[in-house]
Amino acid sequence: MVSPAGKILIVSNRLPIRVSREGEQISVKPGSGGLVTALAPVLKDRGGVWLGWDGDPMGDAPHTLVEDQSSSAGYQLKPISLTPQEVGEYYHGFSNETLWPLFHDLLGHCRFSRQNWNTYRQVNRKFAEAVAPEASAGDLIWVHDYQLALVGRYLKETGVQAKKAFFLHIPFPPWDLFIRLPWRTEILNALLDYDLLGFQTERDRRNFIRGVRTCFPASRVTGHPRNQTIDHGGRQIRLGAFPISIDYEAFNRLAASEEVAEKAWLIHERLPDRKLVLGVDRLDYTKGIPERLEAFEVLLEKYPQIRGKVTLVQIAVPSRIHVPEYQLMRENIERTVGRINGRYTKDGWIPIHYICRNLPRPELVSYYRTCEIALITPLKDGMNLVAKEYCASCVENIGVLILSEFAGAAVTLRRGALLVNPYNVEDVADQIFEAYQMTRPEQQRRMSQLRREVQRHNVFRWVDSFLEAIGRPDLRPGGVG
Ligand code: ADQ
Repeated sequence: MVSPAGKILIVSNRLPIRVSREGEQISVKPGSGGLVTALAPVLKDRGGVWLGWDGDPMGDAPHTLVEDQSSSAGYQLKPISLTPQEVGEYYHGFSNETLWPLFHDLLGHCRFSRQNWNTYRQVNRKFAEAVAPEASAGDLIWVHDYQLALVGRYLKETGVQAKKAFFLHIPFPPWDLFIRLPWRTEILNALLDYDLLGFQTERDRRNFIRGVRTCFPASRVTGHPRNQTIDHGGRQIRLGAFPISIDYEAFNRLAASEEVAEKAWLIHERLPDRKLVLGVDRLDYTKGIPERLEAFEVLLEKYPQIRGKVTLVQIAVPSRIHVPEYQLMRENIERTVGRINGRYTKDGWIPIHYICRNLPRPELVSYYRTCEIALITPLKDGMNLVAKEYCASCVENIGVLILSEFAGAAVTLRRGALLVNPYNVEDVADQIFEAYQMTRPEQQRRMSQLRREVQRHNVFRWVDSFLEAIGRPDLRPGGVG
């Protein structure tokens, strides 16, 4: 590995922990998820620090409680406290009501507020000031995601010598959308203060370059399309596409376990003689849940012979629950499920099973393993890990993945999946019907292709390729096959 020899500092909006309160009692538990799993071994090995908000909405969880987790994690956790006002304006406000919808091409959901923008800048500065004393020359500071776009700029102002890299987990929008952002120049300029910028796909990287070319005509973009450098203000910034992935072996192993096999069998035992179509999402308007429900209704209308023979299992984990727009969306989804079920339910068959809670991993994987069809139709998604988790869990090599062409995952999974435009509900219905009829050999052919792809390009390879890129003069991301 050619990456820098020093330690690694990971900076993300949230630390990989969960702070919970019960009355006066505050407790801290380690978090889970692909990013922590992939980064933990590198952080332990190289020495590392993870900095981020502790996630405590009251902003007064004792830091010692969080730091105590460091010894069990094997690397240091440094919490950054945010006041309720900062959480409201930087996180719920600018990050989630401005950048999130804009970067997902959903301009209609955007709210532009100068107050929120100012707090976003202030909090990004606060993060940089917490990081600076921890970093030495030779270290790598790896900042994650859209909440922290300006951290590189403020780190530069503090005179930090370490290399600075940034990875964007969500898409980068086309220029004609990004141009609407009143603070577009400041954000682009700040991103160009990093040494390496990582995107999920080539398309995101192209969108970014188009923005830089338009905003800063004096900047020069050099190199091969897959290996580009921007010369800006006397500095060189390298760009790469690094499609994030999952811990394939962990999902594969869990899906093959007896515990999951038993749970999977029970799911089908309770819903006998039918094929199960699965949707799994965070409850977010970018995930296209209402459109998916509509497509399922069209399926039942257009192909009456399928009634009683398929059930949609929609699992949604509530998110951003204090935001009125998300509450409304949830109510709307629940109403639609009720309406479709009211219209089509008959003896022994309910068309849609709706589960709205966070499921423990073995339970979620049981659904992945047992459902014959996965219907993953975000309107836009940086990557979409659910699609990859489904493939890794299909241990019997059967199952059909229907995937939105607007998910980053479609770039690498396009050959094995059935791709759809999530807005075209009639086509989605037709594809569900095609998946329903697909022969076993065809399913096996496609699923083994998908599983090989996810196995090869797993999250450990993603971390390696990113770290290699920061130390490599000829940037050629290893993530894309
Ligand atoms: P997300 O928008 O959160 O991530 P996604 O990549 O699909 O989207 O990850 C969702 C995660 O939540 C998955 O690991 C899934 O297992 C889990 N999950 C979903 N529903 C669940 C439930 N009911 N119970 C338990 N777990 C559940 C952002 C970007 C994505 C990008 C990732 C990683 O928006 O585009 O893929 O970061 O970069």
